[in-house]
Amino acid sequence: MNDPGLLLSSDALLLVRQRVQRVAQVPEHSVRGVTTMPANLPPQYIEAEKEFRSARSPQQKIEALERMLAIMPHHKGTDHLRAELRSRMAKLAQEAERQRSAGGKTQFSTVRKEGAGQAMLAGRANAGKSALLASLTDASARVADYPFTTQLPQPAMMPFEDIHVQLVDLPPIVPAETPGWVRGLLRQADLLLLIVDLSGDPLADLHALLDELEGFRIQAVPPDGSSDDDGEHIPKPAILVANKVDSSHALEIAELLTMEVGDRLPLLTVSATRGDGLEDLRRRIVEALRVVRIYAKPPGRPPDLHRPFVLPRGATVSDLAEEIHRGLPEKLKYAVLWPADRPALRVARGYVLRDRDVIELRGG
Ligand SMILES: Nc1nc2c(ncn2[C@@H]2O[C@H](COP(=O)(O)OP(=O)(O)OP(=O)(O)O)[C@@H](O)[C@H]2O)c(=O)[nH]1
Ligand SMILES: [Mg+2]
Repeated sequence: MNDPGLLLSSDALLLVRQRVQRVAQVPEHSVRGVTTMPANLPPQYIEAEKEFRSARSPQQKIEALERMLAIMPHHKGTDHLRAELRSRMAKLAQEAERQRSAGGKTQFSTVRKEGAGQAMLAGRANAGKSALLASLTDASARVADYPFTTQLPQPAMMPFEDIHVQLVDLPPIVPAETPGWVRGLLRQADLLLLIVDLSGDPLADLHALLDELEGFRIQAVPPDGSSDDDGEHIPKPAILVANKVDSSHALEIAELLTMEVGDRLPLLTVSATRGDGLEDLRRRIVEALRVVRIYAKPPGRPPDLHRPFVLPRGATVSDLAEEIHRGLPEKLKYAVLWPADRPALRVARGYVLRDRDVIELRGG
């Protein structure tokens, strides 16, 4: 007689193999940006600008602005325009919020960002999104073994060392059933956690998720990859989180999943309920946000080592000054870097900050 365990194992593997073919057919561009960005403002930008002009609702306008920002090349010459578009987006978000409260409708299209970055938990029903939120933060999300338990976005803060990252639990992403506002939230997030279920068919989960993202014009890209834009999709850093590694045969299935998609997206296996892999996941989430923590030292006083300023990787001393106080960069002459166990070092405004630098700003 067949060993029931072995039978189940080979069945599970067969299931996964059947999906291999389908995932192999997922076009490369739906996971990774492919085209390079032209040096000048490309025609897609003009298109997005037209969309912005003809948009009626604040939400549509915000989406058009997002596209313009994503398409715009990054250099000094575009800094001003970039800042202007961001401030318009903030005003439109407020307007959308006002319209929603005035209408009294239960519609959610924004979750105010807090902390070092915002990561959305996206996945099919019962994948364990709420269980993960509950394990990674101190929020008590509703966890249940029936689908569509989560109906509204639920933000909660995940502590990591001396910073916090905002995680947002979402309703399941299911074709034709995903609430419309989820699209806007995913497009505005800093990071996506694509949650799949190792006790089921994770390749099918992933395939369905990528299809839905494609419909939202979102491309899941590795967090350390380039963020080139193909003109149609918003490239969004993503981590694939294979949950329920505690379930039977999960390790074999995880291995196949790694073989299939491990070179396209970073993959972590975890168990929200047993705790496996959660420390690693926390660290990877923070790394994926590509931020640096900077400790400010007031002149003549010790640095505040408990509350770092969090800035995007690549930020300079001038950016830090702007973050501390608007208009401060104009008054800034130079800065002093206080490396541990070494003499202080004078650095210019353009000095690119490194994680955990201690910086003292000096005015004229
Ligand atoms: N064995 C095991 N079960 C888990 C794990 N994580 C979640 N579950 C179970 O899976 C079921 C669904 O969990 P939820 O967290 O509610 O799933 P969800 O993705 O939020 O579901 P929706 O809100 O319906 O989209 C519950 O019965 C959980 O206890 C895990 O790591 N291992
Ligand atoms: Mg849920």
